[in-house]
Amino acid sequence: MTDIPDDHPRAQSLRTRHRIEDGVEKGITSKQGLIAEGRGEAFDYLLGERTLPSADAAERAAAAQLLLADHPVLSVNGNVAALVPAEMVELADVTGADLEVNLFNRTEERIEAIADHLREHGAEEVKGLAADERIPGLEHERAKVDADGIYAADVVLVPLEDGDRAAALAEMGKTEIVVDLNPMSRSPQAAAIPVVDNVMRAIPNVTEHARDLADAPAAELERIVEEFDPDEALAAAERALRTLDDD
Ligand code: PTJ
Repeated sequence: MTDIPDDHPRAQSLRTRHRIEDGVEKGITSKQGLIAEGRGEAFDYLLGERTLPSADAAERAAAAQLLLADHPVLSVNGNVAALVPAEMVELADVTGADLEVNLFNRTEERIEAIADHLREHGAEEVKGLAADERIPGLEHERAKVDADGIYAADVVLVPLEDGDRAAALAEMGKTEIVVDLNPMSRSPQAAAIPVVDNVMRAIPNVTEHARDLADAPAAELERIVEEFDPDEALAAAERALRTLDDD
C-alpha cells in the first residue's frame, strides 16, 4: 500500500479506498463494492466528511434500539468486512448482537473468507454459513439467511444495503437500522432508524453511545427510540447535501 501522508487533504478517503482494494484482493469485497465505495465517497464529500448532528442522534437511537432488542443481528457484507471488521465485532460485543454474513453477490468462497476475516478480528461466532432459511419475496441467492440469525432477529443492522433486501426485511416486520450515505436511497427510506453517515464513523459512534447507555433503564432507551424521527433525520441529511448546511 502506498504511504499516504497524514496531512494529505484526502488522506482518510484514500486510505478507505485502499482498504476496499485490499478487500477485493483478499476475496472479501466484490468488484461492485469498488463502485459502491465511489458512490458513498461522493456523498461523504458533499456532507463534509463529518457526522451530522442528525446522524449522531440516529446513532444514539440505533444504540438504544440494539440494547432493547431480544435478538439483535448485525449484517455484514463485503464492504463492511473490509472497512470496519474489528468495529463490527466490538459493537456486537457491547450490544449482545450476533454477526451474520449476508451478501448481495453471494458465493460460498466469499462467505467463508468474510467469516474468517471477522474471526481474525476477534469474532467468536459468525452466522450466515448455514443459510437454512429464506427472506420471503426475494430472488434466491440474496434471500439466504440463517434460521437462528437474521430470520429470527427482531432488530437488524444493515449497513450499505441494497434497497430490495432492506424493503423485504422491513416487510418481515424486523426493525431495521440502515447505514447509508445516500438519504435518497431506498434502503434508508425503508429503515426505522436511517443513519446517514460513513460506516467508518457510524459504527464506532453507535458503540460509544451503546457503552454510554449500557446501564440506562429500559424506559429511557424506549424514550430515545420514540423521540427519534426517521423522516426528519432523512430530511436533515438531504438538506445538508443540497445546501451544504450544518443541519
Ligand atoms: O458484499 P455484497 O455482495 O453484499 O455487496 C455489497 C454492495 C455494497 C456492493 C451492494 O450491496 C451494492 O451494490 O450496494 P449499492 O446498491 O451500491 O448501495 C450501496 C450504498 O451504500 C450506496 O447508497 C452508497 O452511497 C452507500 N455507501 C457506500 N460506501 C459507504 C456507504 N454508506 C456508508 N458508508 C460507506 N463507507
